[in-house]
Amino acid sequence: MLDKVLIANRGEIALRILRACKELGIKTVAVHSTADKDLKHVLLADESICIGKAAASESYLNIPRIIAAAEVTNSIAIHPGYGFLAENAEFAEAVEKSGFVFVGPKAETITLMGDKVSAIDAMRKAGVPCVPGSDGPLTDDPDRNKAIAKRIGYPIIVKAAGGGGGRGMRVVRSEGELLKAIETTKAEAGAAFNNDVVYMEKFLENPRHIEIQVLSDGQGNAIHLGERDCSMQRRHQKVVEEAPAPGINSETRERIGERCRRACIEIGYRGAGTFEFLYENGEFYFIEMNTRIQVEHPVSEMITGVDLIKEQLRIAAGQPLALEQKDIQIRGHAIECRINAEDPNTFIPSPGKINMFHSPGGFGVRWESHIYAGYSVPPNYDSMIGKLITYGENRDVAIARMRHALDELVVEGIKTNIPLQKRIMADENFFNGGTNIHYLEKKLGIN
Ligand code: MV4
Repeated sequence: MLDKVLIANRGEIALRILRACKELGIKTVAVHSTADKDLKHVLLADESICIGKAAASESYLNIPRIIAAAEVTNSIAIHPGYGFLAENAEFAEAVEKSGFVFVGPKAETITLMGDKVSAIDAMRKAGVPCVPGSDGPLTDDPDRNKAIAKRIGYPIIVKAAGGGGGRGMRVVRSEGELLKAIETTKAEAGAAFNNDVVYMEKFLENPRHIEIQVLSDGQGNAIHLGERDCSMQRRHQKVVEEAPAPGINSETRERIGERCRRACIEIGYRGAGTFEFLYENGEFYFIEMNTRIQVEHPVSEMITGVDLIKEQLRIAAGQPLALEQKDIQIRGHAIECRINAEDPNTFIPSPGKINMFHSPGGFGVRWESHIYAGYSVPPNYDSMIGKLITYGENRDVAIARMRHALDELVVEGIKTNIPLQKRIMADENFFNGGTNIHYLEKKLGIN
């Protein structure tokens, strides 16, 4: 096993990684900004180092500082968590060139998946179903672009190869708007991502966002851990996630999961990963691959019993995957509510001191958070302060437990989205299951 791991992140995921390391007998190094000296995982880590000022650009995004911290602590590996440098190929490369293990895929895989055109190309070739589209970059030939759109059929969507996660895209509903839309998206993409390559897909009007979790050892072994439904979102920020996805039967799951599993082997994928799909009219369409552990990984853990962070660490240590596909059984149902320090109506962040805190608990309740009474939520980072996950033998039980757990959870001194989560858990359409990506924004009255 790895002797010592540096955790290059903060908040709940840093604590989650620390706990997995402790279980595996791995020593831990916490790196933190000046604003984060009182974080729970910093206090629990074997060693901690301040790497810079509160601004992420000076600390959690500062590659030389993080590498230097790994050097002075004799760390063996660096776990990037999610966000920050987790999908930065330059960072992964710097980590490995400096002689450390990057807990994640090879830098070249991050580069492959970071460019959405090459990601889709690789996945199509590996047998993963994709959205009908341009199958490559658009050129500046207007007649060719019109012909592609005509073949796909309107509406279409123009997307930036360097985008993803909802950035750099534009829907086009008729040929009259096409050329200007391509031009504008290209210009915006060039400015935002320093890459003006754009591509085209059929625009799916009312899909669900369903993603497949995989683990692959880069040594020819891979498994999938079923799917998650992440359709309950606002402005590309997920609010509630669940596993399994309502209405997906085991044959469908095995069919799409097997495609992802085989694609991992085909491309030599290493680590935990997620295949993102749009799901509409019973069909899956690949859109992007995430090469990191995701915020919502606990719902997959709850229904499979697999500790995904421990598996990431084992894979990083060079161990072949001990789990085979036949070992993975989907059992019960799990729901995650993201708890944010924000106004539940305006969504404006609400940092500040938590002067009272009561954690939820009980059978089937999991609270993943670094917060405590007296902790101050800094204004410099993402507003997510915790994740409440409930598990039950079926979806109704998981929802019932979530309702009670939300009632038990008390966070005072700052505003939180707990009232919004209670509204969602009381929503009849959510209860029935299978709402699409537009549902929450519509319920909220378009933002
Ligand atoms: C789409 C789409 C409809 N059709 N692609 C937004 C985030 C990025 N990951 C891809 N996105 C979308 N791509 C086609 N061909 C609709 C979206 C989309 C979306 C996707 C997932 C979750 C939330 C979303 C919200 C708005 C639009």
